[in-house]
Amino acid sequence: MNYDDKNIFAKILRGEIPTKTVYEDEYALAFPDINPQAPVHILVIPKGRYVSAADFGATASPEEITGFYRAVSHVAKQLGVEDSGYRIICNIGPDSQQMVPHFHVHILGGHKMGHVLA
Ligand code: IU
Repeated sequence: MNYDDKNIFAKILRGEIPTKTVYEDEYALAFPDINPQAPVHILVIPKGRYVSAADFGATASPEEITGFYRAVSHVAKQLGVEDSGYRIICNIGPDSQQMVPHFHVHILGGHKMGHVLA
């Protein structure tokens, strides 16, 4: 699947659509989900043009992959959910209902969650 530069997260990365930045470094940008599903619901996206986690894992450099996942852990710590625990969710493709075709990880936390895998 080719990357679509018109997707909403690409526009956020380019600064064309405003967001409330929670964290940013050279690898990642984190911002609140507009439709939060938990007291803490933050999206973390890589700076590079990756359609999905599958695309990211297959084509990003080791440095980008390490930098991105370090940013995810950093954000969880910054938000105060590191010790209480949190969930990271990543939808890939149509069956998972991935809506935005720019790789993103959801960080969900701030309350006790049920044990759901599907
Ligand atoms: P998904 O994993 O692609 O299904 O999730 C996309 C998320 O992006 C979803 O939780 C939306 O609420 C969220 N989102 C957003 O935060 N800002 C937007 O402008 C749009 C979607 I469109």
